Amino acid sequence: MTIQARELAELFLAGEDEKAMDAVLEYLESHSHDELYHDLLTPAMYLIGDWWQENIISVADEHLATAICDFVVSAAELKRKPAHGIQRKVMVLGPEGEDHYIGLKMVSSLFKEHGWQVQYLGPNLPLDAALDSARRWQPDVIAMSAALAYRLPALKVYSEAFQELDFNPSIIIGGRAVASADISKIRTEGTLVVKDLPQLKTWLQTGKEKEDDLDISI
Ligand code: B12
Repeated sequence: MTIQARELAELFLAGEDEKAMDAVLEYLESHSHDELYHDLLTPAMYLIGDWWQENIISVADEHLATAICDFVVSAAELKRKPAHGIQRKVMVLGPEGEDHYIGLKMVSSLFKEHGWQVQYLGPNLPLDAALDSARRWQPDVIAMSAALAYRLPALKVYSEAFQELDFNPSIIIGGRAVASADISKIRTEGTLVVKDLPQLKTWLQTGKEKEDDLDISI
């Protein structure tokens, strides 16, 4: 029987990393990686967040669960079939102050699955460092994430700075805060707002450029 998000969250909280990994490997026998991320791991972590908010679990419990989820995402990555390179590059990061990064790792994985070269720079990256790296590597796309609503202004500042780059990268923003925000307040022209992994997959598969973003805007 396919494992449910709640069951997986409970394994995370019990510190059962090997059982969690076994369950995920079994899930991957009949599901894709993006289903694993979107339909199983994300809801499991959202449940952890709800229980944390309601004081049903402690901060330490949440850290344990996050560490096991992080491990599972990395381990699942090794089980992915290598895709053929398509010579496109994406830089993936969270802006300064943003500590949440599990979603960013999933985004990186999805790009890799579609044959992209990925530089995963992690969360909490100062703008100067991000710009410096972008100038050196010249990615086609810069993908950013925010989990907290008060991080949205930072995404806007980063997007505007990246749009000044002379090699004209496409900018994609996503994450929990972006998916639930009034996008008109944060959207800058030429920035693609992608609500979740299924939308990102559509964009990756159809290859639509930023001018076509209305097709998948939220
Ligand atoms: C783990 C966790 C943490 C960890 C993060 C560690 C880590 N390694 O990432 C730590 C302990 C650091 C943390 C800290 C905080 N957290 Co926290 N955290 C969580 C928790 C439980 C899980 C986050 C997670 O991994 N989710 C799973 C991932 C996969 O989901 P996701 O990020 O949404 O990503 C998915 C999509 O959004 C999308 N996506 C994400 N990024 C992108 C980017 C692009 C380009 C695209 C296309 C798609 C995309 O794809 C992903 C796959 O589905 C959430 C609960 C929740 N609902 O998420 C709370 C939560 C986000 N945290 C919360 C809070 C309040 C905080 C703190 C402010 C707590 C505090 N008082 O210190 C701090 C802020 C830290 C900071 N400066 O950023 C609140 C936010 C509430 C709100 N109203 O906004 C939440 C919702 C918990 C809650 N229910 O209260 N947190």
